[in-house]
Amino acid sequence: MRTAPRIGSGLVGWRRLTVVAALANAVVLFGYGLTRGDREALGFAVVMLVGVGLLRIGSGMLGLLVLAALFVNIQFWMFPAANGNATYRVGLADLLVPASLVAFSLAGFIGAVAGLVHLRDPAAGRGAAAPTGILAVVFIFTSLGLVWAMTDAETEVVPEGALEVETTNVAFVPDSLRGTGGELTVAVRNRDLFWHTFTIDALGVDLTAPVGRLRSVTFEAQPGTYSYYCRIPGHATLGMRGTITVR
Ligand SMILES: [Cu+2]
Repeated sequence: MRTAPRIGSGLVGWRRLTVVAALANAVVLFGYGLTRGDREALGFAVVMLVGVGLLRIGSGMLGLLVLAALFVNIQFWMFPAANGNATYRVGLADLLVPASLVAFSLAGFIGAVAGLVHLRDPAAGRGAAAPTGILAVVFIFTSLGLVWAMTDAETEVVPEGALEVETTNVAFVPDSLRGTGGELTVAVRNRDLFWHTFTIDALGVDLTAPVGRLRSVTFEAQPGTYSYYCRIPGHATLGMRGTITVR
C-alpha cells in the first residue's frame, strides 16, 4: 500500500481535511493575533491546536467533536462579519481574515462531521476529502467575491457630535465618556477580530459592532452616571466595561 503524503500528521481522508482546515485557521488567527495584538484571536488559535492534539487520543472522537464545535463557532461569529465587510469595502485584512476563517471552517466542519460518521474507518474519504475541501473554500470566496463586486462601496462616518469609542484588544478606549443630558450619540469602531456590543442596560442601549466596522446609536439620557459593557460572553469579565457621565 502506498503511504499517503505526510500532511496533518499522516492522517488521510476526512481527518486530514479537518486537520488541514484547523491548521489553516490557526495560522490566520496567530498571524492576525500577533500583528494586531488581539488576545482573543491568539486564544482561538491555541484552542484549535489543542483540538488537533485531541485527535490523537483514542478513536479521535473527542478531537473531531471539539474541532466541529470550534468550526461552527467561528462560522457563527465570522460569517456575518465577512458578508458585511464584503458589502462595506473595509480594509483588505478585515475582509480577507474573516473570509478565509469562514472558508476554512466550512471545509473543516464538513471534514469533522464526515470523520465522526466514519469514526470506525479513519481512512474514510480518501478520494473525496480534498476536492470537497477545495470546493468549500472556492464556494465561500466566490460568494463573498460576488457580494463585494456587486455592491457599491459605502463609507462609514462618525455622525456629527457623536462620542467616539474604539474597541481594541477586548477593551473600550476610552473607558469613560462625558456628555450632556438629552439626546446622545455614541459611535463605536470595532478594531478586533470578534464582534462586540456597546450595551447600557439602564438606558436600553444595545449596539452591535462587527469586525473592522463603525456603528452608532442615539439615545435619550437623563443626567447621571451609567455603566456600559460588552455583552459577548466573557468580554465584560476581561475588562470590557466603562462609564458614561451625563451632566
Ligand atoms: Cu466584546
